[in-house]
Amino acid sequence: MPANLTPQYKEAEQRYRQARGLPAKIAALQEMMAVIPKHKGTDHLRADLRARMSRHLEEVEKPRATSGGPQPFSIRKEGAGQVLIVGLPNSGKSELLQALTRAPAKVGDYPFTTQTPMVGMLPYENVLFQLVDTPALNDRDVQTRLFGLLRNTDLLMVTVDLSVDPLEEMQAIIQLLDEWGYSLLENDEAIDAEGSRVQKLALLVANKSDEDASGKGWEAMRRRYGRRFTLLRVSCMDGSGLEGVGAEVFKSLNRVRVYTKSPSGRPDYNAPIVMTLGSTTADAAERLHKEWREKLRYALLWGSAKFDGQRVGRDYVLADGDVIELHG
Ligand SMILES: Nc1nc2c(ncn2[C@@H]2O[C@H](COP(=O)(O)OP(=O)(O)O)[C@@H](O)[C@H]2O)c(=O)[nH]1
Ligand SMILES: [Mg+2]
Repeated sequence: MPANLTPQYKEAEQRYRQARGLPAKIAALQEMMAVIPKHKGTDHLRADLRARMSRHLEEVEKPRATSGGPQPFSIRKEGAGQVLIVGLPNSGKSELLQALTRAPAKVGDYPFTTQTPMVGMLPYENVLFQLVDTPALNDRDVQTRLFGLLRNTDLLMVTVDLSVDPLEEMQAIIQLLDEWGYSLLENDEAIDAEGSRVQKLALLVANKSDEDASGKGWEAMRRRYGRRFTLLRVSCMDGSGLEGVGAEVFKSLNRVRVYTKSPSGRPDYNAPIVMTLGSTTADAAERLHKEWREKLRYALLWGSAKFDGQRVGRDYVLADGDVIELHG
């Protein structure tokens, strides 16, 4: 063990070792992560702590056979992708859920109104995304479970308030995520498969553009984060910018929509198969029916094909809007 660990760290570690039950373990581990000196000499140890945290968080959200009743922080994914609205208190997370989905979320002008996640569906063209309003990231009462929820979600909609100090808010959010082992995946940043850190796709939503004082904050956000992330300027109050959110969510999630047709029929454009970019005809076949994955020999393709009705193999990578006719 590196000799330069502080007494504060060692105390937390002691508590970690003696902790009974997951919440106590996570609380102690969280403290260890917060107070550990951050330099080269502790790199390995910090990576180890993050890996441990990841394992504990996985445990937290695992449905337990013994537990009765609903688990508000364990949300079954629905639709074409799950998007968590995250941020500090008062940035307009709940208002955003409401404005984008008409789901009834609690909105208040005092902090920590939302204690449990609320769900709504965000429509975009012929798909729906599941949008989840969450408690503030710094709400200690629910932090453990909240960060557990982050783990398996598809996209973070990071919300900041333009009318106060959005840069400071972003910094606080990034730091909180960091303490819990998460980082936001920047544009063109590669996924680090070896790393113990959980990298998350993110969309930055700068809210309250209707406020007089928001101009300065927007300029600052644009300069600092405009290149690194997709950054949207919106107002839940007057609705500006909201119409573009669905398209940006779709883009950020790297999804493709594929339609199937029978030899004599037409594709149903209201019923896309939604898959991640890179999915193949065999993946699409499986989504149609489990047995089809094995059965598929080739497909005829309209869309990204060189010509209409081109014959493609099982490993052909599909593009958004492709129509396929499966042949076994
Ligand atoms: N001016 C303005 N106020 C907003 C906007 N969005 C939310 N608010 C207000 O900000 C406060 C906090 O909103 P809320 O959605 O509860 O924030 P949360 O804590 O992040 O969920 C409420 O008083 C909202 O009415 C907006 O776009 N413009
Ligand atoms: Mg709220």
